[in-house]
Amino acid sequence: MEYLKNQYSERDGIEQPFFAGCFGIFGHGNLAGFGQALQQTPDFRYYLVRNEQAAVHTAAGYAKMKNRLSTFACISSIGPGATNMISAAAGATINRLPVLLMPGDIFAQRTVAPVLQQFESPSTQDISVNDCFKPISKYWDRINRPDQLITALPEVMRVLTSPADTGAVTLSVPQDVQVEAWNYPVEMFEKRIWHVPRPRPDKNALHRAVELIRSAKKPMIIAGGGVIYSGAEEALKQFVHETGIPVGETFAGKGSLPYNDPHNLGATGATGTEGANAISTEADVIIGIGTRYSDFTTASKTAFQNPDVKFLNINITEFDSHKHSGLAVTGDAKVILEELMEELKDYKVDEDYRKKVADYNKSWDEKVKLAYDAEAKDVPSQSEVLGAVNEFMEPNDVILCASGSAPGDLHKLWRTRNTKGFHLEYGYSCMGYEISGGLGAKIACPEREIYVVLGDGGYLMMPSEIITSLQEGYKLTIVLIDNNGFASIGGLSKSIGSEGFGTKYKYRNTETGQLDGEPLPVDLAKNAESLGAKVFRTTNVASLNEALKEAKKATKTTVIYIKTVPERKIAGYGYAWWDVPIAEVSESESVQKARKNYEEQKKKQRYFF
Ligand SMILES: Cc1ncc(C[n+]2csc(CCOP(=O)(O)OP(=O)(O)O)c2C)c(N)n1
Ligand SMILES: [Mg+2]
Repeated sequence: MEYLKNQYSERDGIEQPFFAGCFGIFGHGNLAGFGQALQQTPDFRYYLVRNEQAAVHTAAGYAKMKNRLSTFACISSIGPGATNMISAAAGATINRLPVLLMPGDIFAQRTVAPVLQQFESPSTQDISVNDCFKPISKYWDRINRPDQLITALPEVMRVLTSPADTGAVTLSVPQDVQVEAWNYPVEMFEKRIWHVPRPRPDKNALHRAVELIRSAKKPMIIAGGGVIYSGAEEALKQFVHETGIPVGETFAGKGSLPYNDPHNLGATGATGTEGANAISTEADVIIGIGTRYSDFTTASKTAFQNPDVKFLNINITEFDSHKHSGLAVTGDAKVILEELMEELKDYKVDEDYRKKVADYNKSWDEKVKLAYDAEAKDVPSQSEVLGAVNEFMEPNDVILCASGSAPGDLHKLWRTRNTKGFHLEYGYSCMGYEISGGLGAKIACPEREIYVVLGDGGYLMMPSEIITSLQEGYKLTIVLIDNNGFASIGGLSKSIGSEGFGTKYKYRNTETGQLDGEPLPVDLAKNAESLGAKVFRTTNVASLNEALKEAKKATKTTVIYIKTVPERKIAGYGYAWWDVPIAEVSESESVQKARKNYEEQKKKQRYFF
């Protein structure tokens, strides 16, 4: 703990403690070791959470808001406490967010084995459930002797602070090793600053990139999360204002430009806007900046139909910069954009092209307005709820979401006015991230209002951290959208011909044997109230607006409960397709029909050589 407390990060001359403290839950596997250490180190604050998975989401949400320059450590007991962290650890690695996990582990000394919660293998004694963290950790180690920390900890820090390699780092510490003493060198506990670099690109690669852009008639930028983590928003703005190259935004990259910048086409891909999807279909050069090209971004590899399309990938990780056989310009987005700008002062897209993009930006906002404006005085659609929240929020406030049908609607419809104002965990889209990730965002930015949007399914997955937010005095405003089950997966199920099977929260019907009985008597508002939150039950946009006003005055976590009509939805545009395989053989006519359509869509899918 003493070591972690003294690690700092520095980028652009700004220094900060790399760890803001430690989240965890005690059990016999960490109580006497890490527990004792934390009790003895009160200036390295310990936060008791309700679920180890939540702890890691909270750390990731915090790290995301801090552009990965600071995070939390997370400790757990052995066994289930440790494995509870796995979902969120995978999420952190996928989203390229640093989190340090220190699960307790079974005894290094074997006399007492098998201990409570030990997983045994008949083929080796050198295994525990903590080995399950290996594939999802960017660095993994097990400390079997206390002196191993001397060489392990610098590796932990190297990986966590590396913009290219960061993700979940796991340090398994056996229960008995945790309590052993060692004469560590005193220098180990001195303040250490980890300088986070901005690697410059290879000169030749940059030169080739300049040539490729010069040759482009219809170039398009896809701005991913890397733009924001690099703090490249201003450089991007200058670059596109000078050159006129339009920008489509991924989930993690939304907010790279303000929504009303005439070069901003908004969301791109499966949940993309009309303009972004029309432009990407014909683009001759796609400039991916800080993007992983997930299937949502590429519309499952159908978004780029120009037969001669070429990719230029600016990315901090070599792995991502080579995707789609792209021209790889590996390095920091901000410095690369600045260097490209220098070389491309005389390059501009055609005025017609620039105008077409600006027109799309405008016409899309008219569609957003239509979706925001309430159609009826009673139960609203989800987009009307999101519209009310958007119009109420201050430019500096943050919207946060992860799973369900809200992410797609937010991607399309949210008017993002501030670069860190749109916080979507859509790499892992983990139900349960919302409230816990929201808590992390609030700890990172206590001066900003955090609005968490989640569905009834997401809420039921992990409402527990409402309690932690109250315990620690971090206020969240949670907009809880109840539609009796999974609107997202239910809609998807209908689209593949399966009629929403198994996606509604309903009683088992004794006549049909299916889950299509009466709605269940669950009162989620009461549930939130029972956890200690302030709760507003709203029924329409007018009462939602009133509740938003009251919630703003509240000093503690507030839940605004609202029911919506899931049927009124926003359409997809252009190649807005997502590859979800449909059964080749089925007895259902609707599935057979959906399969036919699927086979047609599949034909548009491309490899890029
Ligand atoms: C942990 C986890 N389990 C399952 C899924 C698959 N999944 C995605 S959205 C969804 C339903 C979410 O329901 P709700 O929060 O009510 O949102 P809605 O779809 O109604 O908008 C499910 C089950 C997931 N993303 N995460
Ligand atoms: Mg729902």
